[in-house]
Amino acid sequence: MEDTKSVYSICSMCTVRCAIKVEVEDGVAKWIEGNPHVPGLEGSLCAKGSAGLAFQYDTERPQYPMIRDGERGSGKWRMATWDEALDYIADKLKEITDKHGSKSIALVDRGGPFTDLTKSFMKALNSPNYLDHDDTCGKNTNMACQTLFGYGRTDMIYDWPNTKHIVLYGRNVFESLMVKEVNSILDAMEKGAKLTYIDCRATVTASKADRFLMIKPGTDYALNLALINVILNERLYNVDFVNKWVTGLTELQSFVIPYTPEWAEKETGIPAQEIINLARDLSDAKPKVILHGGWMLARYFDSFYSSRSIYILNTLLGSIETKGGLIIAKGAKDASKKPLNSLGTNIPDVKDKIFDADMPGKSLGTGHVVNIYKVIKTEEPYPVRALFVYRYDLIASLPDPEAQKKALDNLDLLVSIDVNYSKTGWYSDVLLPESTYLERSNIIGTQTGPKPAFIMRRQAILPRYDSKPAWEIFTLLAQKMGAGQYFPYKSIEDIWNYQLDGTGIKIEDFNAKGFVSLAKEAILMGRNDLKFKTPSGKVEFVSQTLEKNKFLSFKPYESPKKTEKGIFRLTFGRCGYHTHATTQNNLYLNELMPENVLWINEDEAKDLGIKNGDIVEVSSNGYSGKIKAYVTPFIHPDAVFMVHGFGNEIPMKTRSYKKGLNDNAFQIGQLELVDPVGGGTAFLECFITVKKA
Ligand SMILES: Nc1nc2c(c(=O)[nH]1)N[C@H]1C(S)=C(S)[C@@H](COP(=O)(O)OP(=O)(O)OC[C@H]3O[C@@H](n4cnc5c(=O)[nH]c(N)nc54)[C@H](O)[C@@H]3O)O[C@H]1N2
Ligand SMILES: Nc1nc2c(c(=O)[nH]1)N[C@H]1C(S)=C(S)[C@@H](COP(=O)(O)OP(=O)(O)OC[C@H]3O[C@@H](n4cnc5c(=O)[nH]c(N)nc54)[C@H](O)[C@@H]3O)O[C@H]1N2
Ligand code: SF4
Ligand SMILES: [Mo]
Repeated sequence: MEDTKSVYSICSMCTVRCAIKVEVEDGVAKWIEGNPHVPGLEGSLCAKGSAGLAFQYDTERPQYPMIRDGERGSGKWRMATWDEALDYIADKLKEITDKHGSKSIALVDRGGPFTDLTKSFMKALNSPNYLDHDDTCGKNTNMACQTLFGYGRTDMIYDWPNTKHIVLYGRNVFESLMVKEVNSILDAMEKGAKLTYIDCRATVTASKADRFLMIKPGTDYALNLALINVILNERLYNVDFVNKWVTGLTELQSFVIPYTPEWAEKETGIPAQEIINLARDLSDAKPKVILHGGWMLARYFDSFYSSRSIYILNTLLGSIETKGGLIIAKGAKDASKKPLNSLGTNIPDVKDKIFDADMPGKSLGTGHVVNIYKVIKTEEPYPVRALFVYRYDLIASLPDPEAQKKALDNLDLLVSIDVNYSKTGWYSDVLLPESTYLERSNIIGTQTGPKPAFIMRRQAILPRYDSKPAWEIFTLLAQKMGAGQYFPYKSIEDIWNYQLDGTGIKIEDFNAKGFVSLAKEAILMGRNDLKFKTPSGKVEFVSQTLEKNKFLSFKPYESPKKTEKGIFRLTFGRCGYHTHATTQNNLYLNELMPENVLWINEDEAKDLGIKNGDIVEVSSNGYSGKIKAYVTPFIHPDAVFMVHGFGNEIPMKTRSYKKGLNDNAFQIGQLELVDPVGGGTAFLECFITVKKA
């Protein structure tokens, strides 16, 4: 008789973490679909999520622990047992910490709702150096949001279903996708919501928008200053909300006087009348408007301020903590429930400071992943000699791979824990294979939002190879490091029971839907008793945090660097079929998009004698590569574009080996190039020469 079961779990083909249902027959995963109990998801999955089965049954992924047996990156490995590999790590760590103390260990993590495990692990090792990936993602947006509201970017939840007007700045929602968001936006549009899309390239999202504004790259700040100018001059803002909740309106008013729509037209290429029309349309729809904080504006030098201007616009339109706008995320406590117990509760606090706490010339916040390279190189303020990289591919996701490798060479120990052969894994001393998301359970996470919930990734099938789940890897490591008393767990159920203790919720409560909702209805603060976590408790246009750190609250606009004939700004982004540099070798996804191409404006291409489909040579700072040109009118003449994540150099991944180009490789000298205030990586300050090959 066939043995079949359905398991509710969480996708991990990208970090959006859609809830899924997995159908299993005789221990084999046969089908994956979106969790039918999640509104806005109801069965749907993206191409990458569906390709989870191809990933699961692929042989071209790590199958056992591997210890380096040649130069770093040489690809020479020896197969190890778990005991051997973990002993190797523990012995090295002991040597390192005997010499340099426990703070010489750092761990970089992708982030997300399950990080209590890795954070507690670092606490158990008595090191303050836990970092996440956000510098390369939305750090500037996050910091901008913090200085205005006291909440971070992921605390501002977009209430798509109830909105009337959506504005997206290079937020390519229909390709760089989150399944639930796509469905909710499409539903809102069917109900009449308008979509304004701003990009230097016509994407799939542009094709679905009511209004598409092609913008000169790097000039969104100018557009926003002009929008603010019109909204204030014409008194289009939400007067009640602003009067009650904002500090610094007068200062903003005088700051934007010179930034008229006519001025912005010259900077952005967007006609002044379009800017005025947009301001008026937004005012008509207020407060049910969403101007998405985005990511792509967060990758220039002045991104902190352009991101900040987006949140200022939302505030002026009154769209904060209201239906159809940006709702502040709520957790268990807001739903009058006891939060999950942290695995770190009983571990003593770490006394040492994180390495970039007092770094000279530092941007806002600490734990910036780019600073790890500075510390490894300079050993200031103290040496960091061992690095764990968990669920993160540093070398593929920060600029200038060669500069990174050079810095990493100063480490005594580099360990990657991954489900694929990542670039960082390939350069590591030890590569530990985690069981895939279908083969393992994770600790329980809290999904904050208007309706908070506890979420569970649950094992659907047995591991195919000699891998282990993260909870077990970190538990064993803690035990080998003499910190076993803080990780006494023998099974994931032990951990779940500990996390849930006192919450009134049991493991079985996850059986019905895969998650446990903590609130029936969206939790909204009353319009008159909003709580902002800024020093003043208000939305701080003039920010006390910024002023205290000697940064401006309003930064005068500066034009982006000019390009010359044949030299273009290298822009990049995602496509619907791939996750960063992770999925290019997936059997199905590789078939859908085996390599990337270079988008180039048709007039520019003509001047350079380049025709559609020609092979072109692109170069920057001595690095060059060949790629197929995609000649189109739908990209701004200053920019060229390629999908991120190609150019795999790991021979074990045969399908994607040496296919397409890697955008990061052109960002030479940019490793430490960051927005001075937000600290996010300025990837987009990259210029390349294009000529016919
Ligand atoms: N040039 C350039 N650089 C970029 C970007 C760009 O577009 N262009 N994008 C930036 C952005 S927005 C981001 S968020 C970062 C993303 O950069 P990363 O976080 O490095 O990318 P991911 O694809 O999310 O995967 C990270 C690693 O996690 C591994 N992984 C996946 N699932 C699991 C799992 O279940 N367990 C374990 N242990 N490992 C797993 C993958 O195999 C991969 O090696 O890159 C940034 N860097
Ligand atoms: N399929 C898929 N979906 C994903 C991911 C994935 O890897 N694959 N990753 C997830 C992650 S980690 C993230 S951070 C998000 C990213 O989501 P997005 O930021 O929406 O995605 P990107 O594709 O990186 O970039 C979007 C656009 O920014 C444009 N752009 C470049 N410069 C400018 C500019 O100066 N102004 C404006 N207005 N636009 C500009 C580019 O032309 C590009 O079309 O996607 C998430 N969703
Ligand atoms: S967006 Fe696609 S790949 Fe990412 S979690 Fe959702 S289904 Fe999986
Ligand atoms: Mo990201």
